[in-house]
Amino acid sequence: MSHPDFISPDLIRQRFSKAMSDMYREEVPLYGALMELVEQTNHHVLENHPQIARQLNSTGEIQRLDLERHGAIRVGTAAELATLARLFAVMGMQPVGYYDLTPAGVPVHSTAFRAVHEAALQVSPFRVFTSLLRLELIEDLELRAFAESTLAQRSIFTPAALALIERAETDGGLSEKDAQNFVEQALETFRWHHSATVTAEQYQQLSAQHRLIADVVAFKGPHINHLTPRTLDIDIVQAQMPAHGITPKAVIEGPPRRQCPILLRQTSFKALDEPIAFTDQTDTRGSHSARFGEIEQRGAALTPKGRALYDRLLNAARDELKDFPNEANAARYNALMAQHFGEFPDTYEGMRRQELAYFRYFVTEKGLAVGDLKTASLDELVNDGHLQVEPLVYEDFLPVSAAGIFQSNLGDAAQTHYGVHSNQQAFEKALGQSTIDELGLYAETQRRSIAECYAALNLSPLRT
Ligand code: OOG
Ligand code: NI
Repeated sequence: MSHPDFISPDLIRQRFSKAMSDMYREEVPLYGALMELVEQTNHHVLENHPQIARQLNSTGEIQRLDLERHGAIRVGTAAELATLARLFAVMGMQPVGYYDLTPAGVPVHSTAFRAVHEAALQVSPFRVFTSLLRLELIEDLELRAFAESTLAQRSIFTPAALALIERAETDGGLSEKDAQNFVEQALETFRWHHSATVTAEQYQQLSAQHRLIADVVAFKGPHINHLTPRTLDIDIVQAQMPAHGITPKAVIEGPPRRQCPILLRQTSFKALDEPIAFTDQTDTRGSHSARFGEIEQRGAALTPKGRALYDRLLNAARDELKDFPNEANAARYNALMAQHFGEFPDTYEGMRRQELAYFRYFVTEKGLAVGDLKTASLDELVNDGHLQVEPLVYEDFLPVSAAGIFQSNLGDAAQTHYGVHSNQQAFEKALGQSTIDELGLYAETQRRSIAECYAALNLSPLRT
């Protein structure tokens, strides 16, 4: 039973997200510079585009914009992933979506922990892209055994964090004092460590197999490797990054620039080399690069039909490019993307009519003023100005984009070809639960908003 003095999981998540951001800002000064640039850009966009300001005001997103960020971590074992799921559950975060990165040569599969209800997302949309290393992809059996035994020896959670997770599970929540403690203790799991758990030579062996394997196996815990703020105009930020001492990757991942943004556009800058002490060294003369910076712009969530169209157009542009997008072909890639995406309707009404995106409906003043509507279809209510429509923001990630982000951070030399297939079942077994289908969540939010409108208009939702 929920105790009246318990702190809501949404507030714990909001506090945790802030604590994580403060820690990262202190550890990675470039993150602070990026945050400032994003804040300035968002301010500029809101001032100059009243339409965008109006839209964010109607959905309430304006209030979460400054809080909004996602992080990413990588873990090494099923037990670590399963306990992380329990830790995130204390903060109201569920595993949403399954992403297989092996087709892009990255030996992981992933999910995103996030809040699932629109009201909870409004309090804090904090998400963590969480990857599990696929140790079975290490071909050298001796090295694989070494990686397994090294991971088996570490504990990535503090004893106090584990005790508080158990308390939250047993009692159904945490008191104010426990919640404060929980945030502090949970943060420890994501902290950077300047000392590795392996020798310099062992690090080299792991890294030679794949840099990502070294990043996961050679350290005490799954350090947060980036924290990404949400910008309202990613092209402005991308263009201004060099002037702020930040070099972005060659192309922006995701859909091209549009009047009506869809899904997710992302860009990142490369990880810095950071000093590391290996176990056979007394000083930090070694180095490792893992932590990088990223920004993103979020647009409308697409229906299965819209997503299929997105995937088809993206694949067509990439097939025609015949290579991974890079510095040399960036201009051609952008031109191909713009050309192929000409086929994707670029008005919200066009996307709504073709059922390409999900929307939220709101009763207008005019709608509230008319007392005696007997029946009306959704389209009639919209056409008559009784309802207003806003796109539902995409809360998730994109596998092709995520692969591009991983790659830009690992260096192009790290492209490996794995002959394996995605294995959602194995991932869910490790996680200890199923991942939630993100499309179902958007459909539910849309359905709830329509039901609320019909209730407010005293209409029975017979014809939608
Ligand atoms: C995660 C890369 C993917 C995104 O935003 O798509 C990602 C990682 O490098 O661990 O963060
Ligand atoms: Ni990211």
